[in-house]
Amino acid sequence: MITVYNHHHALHQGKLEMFRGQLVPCFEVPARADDVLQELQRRQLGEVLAPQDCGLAPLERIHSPRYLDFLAGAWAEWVALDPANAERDALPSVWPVRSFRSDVLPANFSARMGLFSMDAGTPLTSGTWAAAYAGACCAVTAAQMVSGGARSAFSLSRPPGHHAGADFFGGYCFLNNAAIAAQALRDAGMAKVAVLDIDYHHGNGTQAIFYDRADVFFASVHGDPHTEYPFYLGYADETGQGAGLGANLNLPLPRGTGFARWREALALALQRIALSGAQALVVSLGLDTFEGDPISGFQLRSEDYFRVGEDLAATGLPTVFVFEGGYAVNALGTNTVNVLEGYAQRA
Ligand code: OKP
Ligand code: ZN
Repeated sequence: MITVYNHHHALHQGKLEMFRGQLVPCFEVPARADDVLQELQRRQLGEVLAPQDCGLAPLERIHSPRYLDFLAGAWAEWVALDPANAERDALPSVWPVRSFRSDVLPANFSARMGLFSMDAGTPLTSGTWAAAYAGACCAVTAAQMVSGGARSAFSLSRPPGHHAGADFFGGYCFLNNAAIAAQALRDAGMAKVAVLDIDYHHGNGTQAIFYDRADVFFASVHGDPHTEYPFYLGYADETGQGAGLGANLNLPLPRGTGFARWREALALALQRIALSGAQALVVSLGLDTFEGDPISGFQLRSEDYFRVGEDLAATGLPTVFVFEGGYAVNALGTNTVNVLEGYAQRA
């Protein structure tokens, strides 16, 4: 298993996020990716490479021009508002909900922060664009390896991506790395691909990006959005629309779900992916399904992640793994590498 590693991930280092009326230290920290890299190297799972500079084109296949322009220039605008802003991160505080317009691009920076975001838990920092851009290139590079014939590749980067939509950030995500990887596989000539999202949180961004398309099947196993973030998407009755009708599968599970029941949902998702005729698989690999995760509610144990990797390998599909969530930092390296090792031993 080759890993494509984002050496610039620590340029994104949020300080505080809004949580229950307070600003609290960010859960999505640089130590997450450091930990996984260290464990990969300790267990000698394979080569670790830097990404190609992929340019903006693969990002533009997924994200809108006005959103990418905003992201690339946001920090400079933030600091231009007040030089003292250089010491604090930018967070949105106003949003265009129902009955407001989202076609108008306001001149006001805070108004654009809200237009292009979904929550106040996702600080935008001095290095966010550089880190997220390099991360997207990791996903593209891993996809190119797989479309070029590799059985699998792992894009190891942060910030994560699956909550980011075509034109908004949120849920710690800015660029949708999994969607960018899936589109890169399509553009390399694979007629049909599947995205399987096994992060604890529903991948609302990825779902929305591919919702009306038949060429990218999206399946997700996640905490029931009635009680779990991102709340407003991820229900079982979302099955796709237009040409994409039938190409979306949500398998929400209640808080407290353990491995046996979770694994049955995984099996169902993999069955549907096989039926979809996908020629390659992108896995949004979140490890926040772990029993020790501080912000999530499933009960998977470290040992279970070997079985997850084995089940994924049994599909026989060439696979791009894209790193997403997982906040029990001390167990994150072990759990991630358990999936990849289980996969490699069965592939
Ligand atoms: C990102 B990924 C915000 C609190 C909710 C958002 C969770 C984002 C998870 N005020 N936190 O799916 O692991
Ligand atoms: Zn998550």
